[in-house]
Amino acid sequence: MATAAVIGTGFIGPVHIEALRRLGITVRGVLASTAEKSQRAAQRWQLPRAYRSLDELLADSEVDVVHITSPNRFHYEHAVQALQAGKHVICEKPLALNSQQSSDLVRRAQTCGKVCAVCYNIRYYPLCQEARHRIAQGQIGRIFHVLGSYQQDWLLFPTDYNWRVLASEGGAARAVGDIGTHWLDLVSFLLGQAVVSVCADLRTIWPKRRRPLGSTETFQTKFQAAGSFEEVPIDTEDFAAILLRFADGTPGMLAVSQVTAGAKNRLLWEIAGEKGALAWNSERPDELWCGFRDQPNQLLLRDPALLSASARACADYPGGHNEGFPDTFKQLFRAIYAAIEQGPTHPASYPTFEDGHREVVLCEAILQSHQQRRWVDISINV
Ligand code: SOE
Repeated sequence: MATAAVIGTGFIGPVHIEALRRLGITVRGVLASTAEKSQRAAQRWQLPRAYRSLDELLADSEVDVVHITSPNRFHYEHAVQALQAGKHVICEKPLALNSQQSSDLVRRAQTCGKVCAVCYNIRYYPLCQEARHRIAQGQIGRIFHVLGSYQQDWLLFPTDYNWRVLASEGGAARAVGDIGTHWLDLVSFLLGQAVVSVCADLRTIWPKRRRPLGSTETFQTKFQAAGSFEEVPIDTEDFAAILLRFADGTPGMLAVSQVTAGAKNRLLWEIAGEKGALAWNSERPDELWCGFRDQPNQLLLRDPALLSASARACADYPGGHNEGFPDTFKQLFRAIYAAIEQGPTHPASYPTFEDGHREVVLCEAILQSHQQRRWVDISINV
C-alpha cells in the first residue's frame, strides 16, 4: 500500500491524516510552515517524520503520495515539485491560483504517469452518489432546471479574517473559488454535464477587514476579542449570484455567500425534472428529498440497504448511523488510492487535475462576467 506525506497543518491537513488512517494508509510525516510547527504536528499525530522543508519531504523515498493542503498560493509550486520528484499528488482545491498554472499542471499530469487528484470531496456523500445514479437512470426524467446555494457564516463580521480574503493568497475569486466551485463540481457530477456559460454578479460586503496581529485559522472557534489589529482593503467577493447554462442546455442558478448568519457550511441543490425533483442539504447529509406532483413526497434516509450499488459503495455504516464530512474524505481517498494501487481507469473514478483546471477556468469566467456585466462562454484550453 502506498505511503503518504501531508503538506499543511491548518483546518484540512488533519482531516486528510485522519481519513488516511481510517483506511489503514501509512502517513509518514508532515510539513508545516515552520520546522517547529511540523514538529508539533508530528507529535500531535504521532507521525515518524516532521519535515523541515519541501526538499526534505520530497527526498524521502518512503513517500509515494504527497497531499497538498497548504494555503492556495502554494498549490502550484508544491504540485510541480512533487511531480518532478516522481510522487503521486492529491491537491486541495483550488488546484492553482490561475488557469495558466492549472493548465500547466494538467499537461504535466498527462505525461507523468502518476495519479493527480483534486479534493472535490462532496461528490462522495452517499446520497449525492444516489442522486447521480437516479438522474443517469432517467428516474426524474428530462431535467428542467437546477437551483442551489453554498453559504457559510465564518466571515460574517468585518473582524473575521483569514488569508483566503486576499486575492494574492487565496485567488481572485474567493467565495466562488473556496466554496462555489464545490457546488459547480458537484452539480456537474450529478448531471453528467459541464457548465458551458455563466453570468455573474458579485459583491464585497466588507471592503475593509480587521486583520488581527497574529495568525488566524479557517473556522476559528473563538470570536475575536478587541485586541490589536490592522485594517486591510479586501479585493475578493463575499457574495455571488450566478446564472448557469450546462452543456445540454439545462439552466441553473447558484448563490454563494460567506456572510450568511447561521449557515455554518450549507450547500444546497435542487434538481427539477419532468417526473420528479431531488434536493439535498449538506447540513443534513443523510437525507435526500424526493419531490412528486402526483404522489406524496419522500425523504430517503441514507441506509445502504436502500441505495443503488454505486451509492452503497460510499456508505460504510448502517442506516441511522450518520455519515458526514470526514467520511467523504475517506471515500475520496479510497477511490484515489485504488487507482494508485491498481492503475487508473478511464474515466477516472475520482476528481482529476482536469476537473481542478475546469473549476479555475470557471472562476475566471465568473469574474470576467461580473466585470463586463455579460454572459461568458467557457473554453477549456490546456
Ligand atoms: C472554508 O470555507 C472551507 O474549509 C473550504 O475551504 C472547504 O473546501 C469546505 O469544505 C469547507 O469550508
